[in-house]
Amino acid sequence: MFQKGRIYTYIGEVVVSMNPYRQMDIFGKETIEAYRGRELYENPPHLYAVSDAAYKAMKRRAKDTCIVISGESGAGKTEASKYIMQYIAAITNPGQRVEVESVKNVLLKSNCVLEAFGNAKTNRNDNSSRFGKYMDINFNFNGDPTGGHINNYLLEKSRVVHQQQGERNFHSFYQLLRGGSEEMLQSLHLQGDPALYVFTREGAGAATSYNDRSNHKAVMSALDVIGFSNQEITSIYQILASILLLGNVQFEVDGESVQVVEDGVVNQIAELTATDPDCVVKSLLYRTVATGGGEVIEKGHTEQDACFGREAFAKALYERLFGWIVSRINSVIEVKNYNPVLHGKNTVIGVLDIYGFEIFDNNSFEQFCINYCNEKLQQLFIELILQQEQSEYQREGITWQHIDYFNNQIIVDLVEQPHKGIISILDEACLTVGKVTDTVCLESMNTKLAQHPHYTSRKLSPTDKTMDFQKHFRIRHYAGDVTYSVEGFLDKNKDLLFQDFKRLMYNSANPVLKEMWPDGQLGITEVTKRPLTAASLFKNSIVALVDKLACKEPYYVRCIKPNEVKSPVLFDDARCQHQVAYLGLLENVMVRRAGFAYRQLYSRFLQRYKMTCEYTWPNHLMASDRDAVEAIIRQHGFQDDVAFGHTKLFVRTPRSLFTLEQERAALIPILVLFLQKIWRGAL
Ligand code: AD9
Ligand code: MG
Repeated sequence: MFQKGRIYTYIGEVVVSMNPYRQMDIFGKETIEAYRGRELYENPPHLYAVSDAAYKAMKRRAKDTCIVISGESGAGKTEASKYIMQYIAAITNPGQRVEVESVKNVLLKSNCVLEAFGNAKTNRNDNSSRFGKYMDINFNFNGDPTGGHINNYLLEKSRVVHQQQGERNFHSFYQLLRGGSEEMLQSLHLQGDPALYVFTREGAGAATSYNDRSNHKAVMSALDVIGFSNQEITSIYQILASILLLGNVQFEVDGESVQVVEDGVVNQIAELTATDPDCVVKSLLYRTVATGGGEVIEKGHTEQDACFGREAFAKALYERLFGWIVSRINSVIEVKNYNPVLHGKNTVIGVLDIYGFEIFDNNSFEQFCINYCNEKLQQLFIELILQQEQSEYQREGITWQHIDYFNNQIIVDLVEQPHKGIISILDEACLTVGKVTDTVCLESMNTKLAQHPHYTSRKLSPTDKTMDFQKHFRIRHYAGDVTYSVEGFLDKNKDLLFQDFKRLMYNSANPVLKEMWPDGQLGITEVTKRPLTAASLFKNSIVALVDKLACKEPYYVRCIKPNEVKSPVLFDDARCQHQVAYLGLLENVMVRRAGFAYRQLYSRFLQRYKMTCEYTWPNHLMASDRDAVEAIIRQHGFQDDVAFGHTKLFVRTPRSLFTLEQERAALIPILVLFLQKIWRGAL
């Protein structure tokens, strides 16, 4: 199937998608037309069909829906999300209304910008999402998009200052260096070679299918279309340049104190950030602290502190830039002047494209967060697709062979349970006064989690030489075992940035930059001492995301990666089987096979189909709606295809329903004629 180019199939309404690693001619205008408004089973399986199903449910039944795309890194989630967006854009606004076209345009163009700033080449994927994205698209009662909102989740900002071997920094840096004009680079004090900058050096030679130069052009034009002003665009690139230059700032120890090696770079950073060069130097070398007596003093950094501060500053600059870009896009696409009385119910389709489960040679705090997020989404899938389905059969008293599946709640608990979970243990270590090291924190986890079946470490399994006593712990995730290195966990979780940098940026003469740092106006004594940690903030945002998804009607796309080498012809059986297993697809098939495709309350079923049966039209005289529905089913001979629950009828195959629908459709004109005649007194 893969070789033949059939990359989609269904399990019920779940689309299973195989990354083809080559351009397929199954996308575009003609195919979109073929799928438009059709039922799921009328055409070969396709992303377009599920997009249409989500759209129809939203439009016809005024339901908020969401499309959740999951699968491991490189499986094709981001590409799928773009096809879904294109489909929705293509089938809406037949009247070509200008304001709707403009919303659609911004929604589509935002992808290009967000990918430039939020994606990077990793060893798993040349265009790997390093942030999570959930996009709500709002629709009016006509079913046309009126706006949207993007939520972004934990950008992997550590990539700004460090990349693993063979990986790159975010695309945006290479785009600027390779695609920026001579004049632009000069004004930013840059030279067009990524090898010259510490932060882009590692990725400078990395081979990638990603074209930096042409993408730079596309991003510039997208920024313009979205509505970023010239000053804003210039500011974005000034910030990128400042980050690159910051990476090249070096420190030296001069007697008792630490100095910046070369003033020139600092002056350039000051110019680009519209700040005073002396203040830049000062915030790189000192920090302001409040003493116990309320006195404010300046404390000189050690060389190590200075390096730490500089890196934290570079990461924060990038993170805030990214956050600001997202909020700027949101301000353009937010639904304006919406009046529910005039415009009817505002409905939403959400599209979730998040970083996939990943395992590298070295897995750190970021992989821990990403993989936890994937556990949460798997849990939601289980709840919505497997658990709910089975419990409904039970509730309705339908005879049912229970299907066992692995419930990953136990791993979710291992990470997030209050007091006992890994995040709590990390937070506790971060809040402890005094020097708690990563290794001490690891020991605490080893003690508290010793009994947990999904946690292990060298101490708990001493014979396992693949782990280090001081460094490693391993989680048995639903998608596989991942060994994490605790090095840097506490710093990344604390996510400390000296207030001096915040104040420096807040005092910038550039209003765009100033806007990104509102917390810089706080005095040193007003700063909250214990802000939430990075892991807790992430956990809260993911819990909120899951809540948001859970209240919508979900449609699922489960992406599978055919091989590890990005080949369009290689189908790695073992890898695919592994993914099918952990995604719970077999259990999904079993539940669907044994289950019923369609269910409806007796009263509603009767309402819709009573005209197709002589015993129920126009009203039935039976003891209950259930009996009346049974009469309809028997008259059509569908009794083997259905089950009668306490309150609902369950139908196994869509065929029976199609027949009923067709009969109903054929009867309606006759009925209308009949009623007209009665009306005119002809009968
Ligand atoms: V990650 O979790 O963000 O690291 P994704 O998003 O799952 O990952 P992505 O969509 O970026 O993977 O796909 C990886 C690469 O596979 C793309 O850059 C394409 O080269 C390739 N791909 C994926 N889907 C398709 C497709 N439908 N047609 C052609 C595809 N190529
Ligand atoms: Mg992606």
